[in-house]
Amino acid sequence: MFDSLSDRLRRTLGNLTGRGRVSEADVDAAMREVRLALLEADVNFKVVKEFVTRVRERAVGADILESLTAGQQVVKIVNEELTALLSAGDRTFRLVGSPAIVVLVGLQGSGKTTSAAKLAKHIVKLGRQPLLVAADPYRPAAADQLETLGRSLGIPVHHAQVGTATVDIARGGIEAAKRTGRDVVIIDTAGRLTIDDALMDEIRAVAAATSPVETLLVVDAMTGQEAVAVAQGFAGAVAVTGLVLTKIDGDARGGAALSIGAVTGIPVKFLGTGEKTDALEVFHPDRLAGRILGMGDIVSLVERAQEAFDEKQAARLEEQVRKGAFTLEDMLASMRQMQKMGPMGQVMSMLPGMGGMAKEAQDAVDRGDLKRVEAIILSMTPRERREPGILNAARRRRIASGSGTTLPDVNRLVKQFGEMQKLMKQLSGGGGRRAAMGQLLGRR
Ligand SMILES: Nc1nc2c(ncn2[C@@H]2O[C@H](COP(=O)(O)OP(=O)(O)OP(=O)(O)O)[C@@H](O)[C@H]2O)c(=O)[nH]1
Ligand SMILES: [Mg+2]
Repeated sequence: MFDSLSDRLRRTLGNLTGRGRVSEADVDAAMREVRLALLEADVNFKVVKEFVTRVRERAVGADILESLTAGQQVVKIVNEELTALLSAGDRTFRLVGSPAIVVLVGLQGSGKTTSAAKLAKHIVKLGRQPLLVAADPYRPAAADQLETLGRSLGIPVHHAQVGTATVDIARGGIEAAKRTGRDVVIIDTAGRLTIDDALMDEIRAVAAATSPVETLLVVDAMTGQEAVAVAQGFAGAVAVTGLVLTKIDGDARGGAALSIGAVTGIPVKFLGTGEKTDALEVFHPDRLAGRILGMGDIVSLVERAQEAFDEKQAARLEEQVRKGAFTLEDMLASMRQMQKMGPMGQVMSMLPGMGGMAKEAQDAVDRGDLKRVEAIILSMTPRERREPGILNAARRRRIASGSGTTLPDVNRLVKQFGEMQKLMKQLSGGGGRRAAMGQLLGRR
């Protein structure tokens, strides 16, 4: 979703880091570009104005411009401010109460039902036992949809006869949960095309009858600035505790999704990144900022990898990345795993420095390049895979003919790998990232 914004920001910031000294005029020129990029991506204009002002103040203040790493420091400030912009409110997902009640509200088609199923799956991973409640009395198909999703996940769904009042369905769901020992109740409500009194009354009544600990507003990130108004409308009627931004995988410009938290003060808690039930991400502002700025995100990558990899392999990947000892063998292993993990581009875009290459990588997979990469690596000796430094011209020619590829193919792969390795080394050396990795390693 944030591809073109990301491209523009990275080009602008790349100019800054590419030069030795940075003047105030350079910062101003870069900020003009950043401002345009954000506005063009449909970020709310007030948010843009404040953002650019803050970055400029911090960049030209202090002694940053005097230092030799001024460019990098300015980029760091942009990263921090973008993270701050995305960090509105308290993002804790609270599941207190017995059972804990979670209500999903939002306009029609925003992704409530899909998100209810995704959340249920997420909650199971947290070690809890959710019950889904189909509180849409208007369309029988709505309950069927949730029923089907619940069945595919092995999670029970409570529903009632068509015509039962929403509040009664919700109450019935909670009773059913108590009876059957389910400790979280996720209530999926009906949506309307626009915010109207009837919808708001209904939502208010459900909230009053069920005292939810979480009232999540599901917002379609493709709807643009309108989404901000929708969020304000709902927040005016009920105590919305968080946002679920869906369809982040879409091709809208994404600026509205970036500004909705900053404008409304409501924390973004989850991102919906696809139609399948596993396409839900806990929202981490620093990770999204890093992804947009092309800084990659080793932590997300490792976490996602951990879900699809077996534990041992994940631990090894972590260790290799941490030591800066990522080899061609690791690259092949992770590429194979990535294929298993689904859209390659999504995972690639999380690799440090690979943000811009994500699309290329996806295209490469589509063209069958992965097969070629595989063939090349398999044609290397184990030592060559561990120490690509020894790959002289003769060895490369041997590998090319052995793998049925060409010398330029081999050269390109070796070069790409070198770049990837360099970036991983840099990243694992950075203080903040190291702390993040440490935390991750300590936690598991
Ligand atoms: N690509 C993508 N599609 C999504 C996502 N979330 C939901 N959808 C799709 O959006 C459409 C509407 O989703 P629903 O979950 O039925 O939306 P809803 O809010 O329950 O709709 P109503 O009950 O009619 O108000 C479906 O086709 C979903 O597959 C997402 O994160 N990414
Ligand atoms: Mg629905």
